[in-house]
Amino acid sequence: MCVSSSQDSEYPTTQYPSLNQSVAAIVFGDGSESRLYPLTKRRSKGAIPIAANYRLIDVVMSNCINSNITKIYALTQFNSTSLNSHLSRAYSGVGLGKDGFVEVIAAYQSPEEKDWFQGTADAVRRCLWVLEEYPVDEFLILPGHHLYNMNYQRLIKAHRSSNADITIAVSSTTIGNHDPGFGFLNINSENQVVEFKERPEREPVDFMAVDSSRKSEDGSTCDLGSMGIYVIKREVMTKLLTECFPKANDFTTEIIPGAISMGMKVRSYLFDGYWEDMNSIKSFYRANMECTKKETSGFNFYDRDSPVYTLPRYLPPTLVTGAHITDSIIGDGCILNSCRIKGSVIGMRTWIGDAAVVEDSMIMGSDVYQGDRRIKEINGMEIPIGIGKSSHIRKAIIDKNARIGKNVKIINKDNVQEGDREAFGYFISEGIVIVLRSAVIPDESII
Ligand code: ADQ
Repeated sequence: MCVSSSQDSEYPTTQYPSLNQSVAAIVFGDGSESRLYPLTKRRSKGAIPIAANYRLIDVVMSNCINSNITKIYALTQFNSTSLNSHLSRAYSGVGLGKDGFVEVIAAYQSPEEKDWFQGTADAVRRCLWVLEEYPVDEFLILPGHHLYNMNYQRLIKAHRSSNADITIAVSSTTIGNHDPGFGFLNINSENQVVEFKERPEREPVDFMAVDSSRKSEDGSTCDLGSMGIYVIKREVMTKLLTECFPKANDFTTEIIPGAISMGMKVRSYLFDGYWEDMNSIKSFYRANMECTKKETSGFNFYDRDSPVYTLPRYLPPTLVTGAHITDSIIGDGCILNSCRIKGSVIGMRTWIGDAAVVEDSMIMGSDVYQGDRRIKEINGMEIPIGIGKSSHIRKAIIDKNARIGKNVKIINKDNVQEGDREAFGYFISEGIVIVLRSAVIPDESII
């Protein structure tokens, strides 16, 4: 089998032009409502907090910067206010060099185009006039909600050395993915992609993204799981979007299959590192829990060669007074009293009261310190932001600025798998309780 491997030697800069001049990344922030609801109720996917100090989009942005790709266009549409604000504040001066930039292009309407962007291809087509500003050789298309560490230099090198029109990154992770909407492809013995389609809605298959045993009789390999990451030659992209398929809305279902049917050179590139497509509550929760493990096969936030960038907040260190903490990560600026924390992610500025227990949970933290107001609230009427005394939280996601009262139990006591209790401040998805942003859960509640 002839899938290019991510283990290839480093990018030979003598042979090819430097990536900061010759490649532009197009990062997708979010297009529509997603299965990450209610985390996406007021924000887009890319802006969801992850791993205590970061937002989802930081991972892909950092991969670009660490790969010396410094011309970055971020296309945003759905609930994009917080994402646009994060991107412009975090990446305005981060080591992008003199020609580097992060340009946020929020969906817009114009006299000719009165609708929102209809999909990934439509979004790129309508932004071509901006994207074509620099004479790059390739565009690198990247979904902004994946957790992985990829050196894109190797992907670009594989693309260039095979002289492909399009290269699709595929993951070697065994995904067991039952997701409709997940793309898969077949290749022939020359690594030419001969088929590319979305997983059909009604025929879920337990699939191994790359499994050399799953070869069909003609020698092609089945069910390579697409990561939704494409390298496309600049002139090929313009031609596909404007001449060949001017009405196509989507890369996965229309542009890429169209390019294959036209006989274009579409190749695959095997990525064999950790990759989590955080497109559901369950996968988002799993990725966060993976971050709390010492021996992790998950994402490595501690790799000195691949730092993860984010917005500097200049917060004070976390204050721990009597807390017992195991297997957890704690963000900046928290105040943790005599509580017990196990296997959890504790986000920035979290306040946890005495005798509270937090297990196998993700607490996103708070946007503000309450200061004097917290004291007033503790003494009186309102429930302050944070987790009140003697409360117990297990297998839950607590969104930002939530106010959990005293003696509350969030333990999914009835083992509900799916439940919409938005009016009461929470949801249950795949057995995981999600407390909504800014929700108030009164003292003594049991969920
Ligand atoms: P999806 O992520 O389901 O699958 P796709 O429609 O290609 O779907 O969107 C890619 C990303 O772009 C998503 O994050 C989406 O929210 C965002 N997006 C869509 N329209 C946008 C717009 N107008 N503006 C900004 N962002 C927009 C893709 C591939 C599959 C592959 C999976 C792997 O389609 O083939 O298997 O990724 O995760």
